[in-house]
Amino acid sequence: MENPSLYSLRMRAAQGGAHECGGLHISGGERLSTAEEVETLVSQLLHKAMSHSRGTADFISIVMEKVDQKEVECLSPLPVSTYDVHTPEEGRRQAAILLKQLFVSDTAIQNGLDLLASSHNWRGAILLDSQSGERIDHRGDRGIRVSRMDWEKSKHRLWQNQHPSFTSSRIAEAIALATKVARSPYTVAELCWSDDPEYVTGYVGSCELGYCRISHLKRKGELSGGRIFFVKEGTDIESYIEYLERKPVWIG
Ligand code: WAQ
Ligand code: MG
Repeated sequence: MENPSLYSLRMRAAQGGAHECGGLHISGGERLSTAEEVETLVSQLLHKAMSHSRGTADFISIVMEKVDQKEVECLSPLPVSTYDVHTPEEGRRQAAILLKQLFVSDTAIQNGLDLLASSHNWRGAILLDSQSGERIDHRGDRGIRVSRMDWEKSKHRLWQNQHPSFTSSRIAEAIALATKVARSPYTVAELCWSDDPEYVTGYVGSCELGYCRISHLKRKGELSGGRIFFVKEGTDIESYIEYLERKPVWIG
């Protein structure tokens, strides 16, 4: 039997015009969808764009592209652990401890934390050399948007049963993204906290330590947030970005 068609769905929403015209980034989302699910998932993405704590979007783009089934890879989700901390300062110290364990240099850790703390309008991830700490992508505020990953439905149900306290789609989406990123041989670690003002939990992701949630990485009300991918020295940037943006991945 022929494989069913698969589609990549990508949404981005901004306020004050499109991102490329200087608009403020409100929300984004990426899904993988079978033909039957497309309408449901598109309306979920629209809902995400139109009911967001960063503000009301006046620009929304949804792009749908057919994906070659033969290219799809299946990855098992990173294991999850949680560090309960009481302040963002304590949380950032904990993030630094984990990144150091993963052999990210002190300079790169500091640059990553400073960049995230000062950001407030990033659409995608920033790539930093894990040793020199220098930025190695040339994407400006746009950054790199990881796309074409999603949970395999039945596996997500199973995972949800094993992790009953993680009910929000935010956590599932973050684990899917962190899993795809960590499984590239070029990735050393990822550091993330949300740019949504009410959400202060973030994580350090890596193959070695899994998905390490840290309960506080910023103060409530702040618009800072984003993602830093710390990469190996000598990474082939073009093929790394190609993997992040184009390689279809089922998490399950
Ligand atoms: N690719 C690259 N960067 C992205 C992507 C993507 N697909 N999606 C989001 N980002 C970047 C972008 O700069 C956003 O502004 C920033 O990350 C934050 O995105 O409790 O909710 O969707 O375990 O606001 C992590 C902790 C929550 C969840 C992360 O991020 C938990 C979150 P948000
Ligand atoms: Mg956000």
